[in-house]
Amino acid sequence: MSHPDLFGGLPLSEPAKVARTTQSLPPAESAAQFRATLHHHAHAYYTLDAPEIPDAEYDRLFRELQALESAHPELLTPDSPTQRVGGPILDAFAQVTHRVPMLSIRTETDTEASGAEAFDTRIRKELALTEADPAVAYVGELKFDGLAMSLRYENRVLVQAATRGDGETGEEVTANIRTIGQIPLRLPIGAPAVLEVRGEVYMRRDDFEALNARQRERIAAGTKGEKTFVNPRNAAAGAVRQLDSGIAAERPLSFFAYGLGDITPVTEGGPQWTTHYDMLQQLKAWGFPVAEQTACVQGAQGLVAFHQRIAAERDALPYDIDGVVYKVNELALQARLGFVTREPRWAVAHKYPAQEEMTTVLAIDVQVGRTGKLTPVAKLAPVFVGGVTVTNATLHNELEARRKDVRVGDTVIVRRAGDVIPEVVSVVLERRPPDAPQFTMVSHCPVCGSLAEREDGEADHRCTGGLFCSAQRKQAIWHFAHRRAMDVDGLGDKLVDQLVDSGQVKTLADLYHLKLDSLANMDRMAEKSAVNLLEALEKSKQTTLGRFLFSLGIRHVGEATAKELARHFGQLDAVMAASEDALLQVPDVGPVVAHSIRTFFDQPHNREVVQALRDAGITWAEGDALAPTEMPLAGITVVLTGTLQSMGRDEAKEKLEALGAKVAGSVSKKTHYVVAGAEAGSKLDKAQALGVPVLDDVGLAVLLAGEKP
Ligand code: I6G
Repeated sequence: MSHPDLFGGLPLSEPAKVARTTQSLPPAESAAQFRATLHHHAHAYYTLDAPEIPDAEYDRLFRELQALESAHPELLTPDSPTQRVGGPILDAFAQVTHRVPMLSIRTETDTEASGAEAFDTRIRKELALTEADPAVAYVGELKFDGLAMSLRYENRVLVQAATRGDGETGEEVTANIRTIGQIPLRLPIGAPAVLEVRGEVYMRRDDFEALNARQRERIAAGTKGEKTFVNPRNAAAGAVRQLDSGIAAERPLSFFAYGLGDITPVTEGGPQWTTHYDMLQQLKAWGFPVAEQTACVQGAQGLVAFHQRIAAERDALPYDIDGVVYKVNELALQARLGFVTREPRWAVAHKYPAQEEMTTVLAIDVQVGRTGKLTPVAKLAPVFVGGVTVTNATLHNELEARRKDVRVGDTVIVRRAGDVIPEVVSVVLERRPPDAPQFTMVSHCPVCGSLAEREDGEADHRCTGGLFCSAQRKQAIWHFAHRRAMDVDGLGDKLVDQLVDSGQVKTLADLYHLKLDSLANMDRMAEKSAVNLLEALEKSKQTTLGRFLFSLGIRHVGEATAKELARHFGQLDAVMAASEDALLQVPDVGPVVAHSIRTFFDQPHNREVVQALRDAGITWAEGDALAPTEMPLAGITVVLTGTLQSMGRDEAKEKLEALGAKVAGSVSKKTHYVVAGAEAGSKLDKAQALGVPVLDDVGLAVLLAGEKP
């Protein structure tokens, strides 16, 4: 759309220039030019989403107009952009009688495609169309989850904004609505002398999140009377009904136009429209936001396709919608169809399944994730929300459960949008049973009884049971079998699930007692695969201490740390016996890692699992503790990048580390060498920029011979 460039007769093609020349003008003209310039930029920023000047420049112009208006109060007009920031505090809202009633819209509650088909069938019947007649043309629009609003413009200036109320009489909320940057305060020349625009005030989801974050800060700072909002719609409704428009101005609202109320006849030579769609285009040209998804469609098929398209886009929209609206496009046909009571026959809202519903909390269970994370989960009375029946909602962790203060017996609002896991949005406090107990986190793992711990600075509690805890066993087995751990080829995810679920593998050591006949009897397991797996298990028994330590899945102990531990202590018993202080002597082991290793080996079950694995025949060459400084590449940091010719990067890493080098993931001034293979990218560029020596395969071979190139 090209933006109209005539506001109040002032040319706006070069708005910034206009503003700069105002100093020499009389105050009234100067104020008019500032207003026109600011209107232009507010429209570009809020409605077109295409700002033309930096925010700071807008603010400067705004302040200049404010200064001018306070020096000359007689120049203040209701359409001045300075009036967006809020007016005097009211005692109550005035009542407004709508000159054209604000209708409601019939809702098609059948959320399937048949809902759209039923509307088309009704329309064709009302219009006495036969099968031989062509498809009816419709407009598909969005049904925002907001509040209906009527905006009245007289002589092109916004003079009144009113809520729907009972359709006949609403509340006058003009000062609050003026704070919405997307709503034009003045219309371009050519707009009717009286124009009522109907639409929906709503709050975007990102604005809602930011508002609630601010509210939480205020509550934490002890500000009285502050609360967080349940959802964007409630926040928008609260802002619209604020008696103090200064507060409304702090609550970021948005607007979409969808129709007309009172309007003086459009003069000859002025804009004309004969369809609903063209009317919406005219509103857009006058500066009102119209949803870009609005589309002309043909017949029932077109309606169904529109419903499906918007359903697919729904979760990606930056605001909530609860359905779509279909309207007969031809105004002449709308007139023939008329109204039933307070609803037009030519329009219908076709809903989507609600994304928020109310239900009750039956229990709060603690579930154990595969990494031992303990998650409080609200068990709910079954509720149909977001298109599925929901019986569980995550409370994430103890802090979050406490923040929401969800209790057994509470009535809660549950949200499920798209494929996102269901969430408890808020508690309906008025319905809380008097004796509902506050949630407290378990002190021990509900599955294996091990201690539940929350480390400083972390939100999550974890089960310390490690390999002993059956809930963590599958994850532990996958990790154990990993190529860089015990390297058991053929032990895929599905097989691990079957082995654990059938009870054949309770601890890691059970893997080494699997028998061919029971394996071959498993789902989708051919005898050949079973034989291969048993061979891979047998082969994995010959390993290194580093791989074995890594395979145990000790929290915070990655591959590099496991190798450092092996190198430092030389023997497993020494690692298992090491105090936190002794562990801190290992390169790269800090207090968190040291504590984690100590806690792991303090658990008797973990020691039993280690012993069972040794008893099953897992061995490695144990050595003496080796001081890292005695190794040929001790103290050298190498980065590997690109495709090497002589070996894979994993192999090069393993060999370099075995010689005491540290292999890092990124290049810094502390890197000693970058080994670059074919198609090396940004790491090579960075090495060259920092002057770090770059080696090829030959240079790598020199390093691996224990020499420094
Ligand atoms: O409540 C409404 C929401 C959206 C509407 C509406 C709409 O169009 C997109 N259109 C009409 C004509 C009415 N209510 C009465």
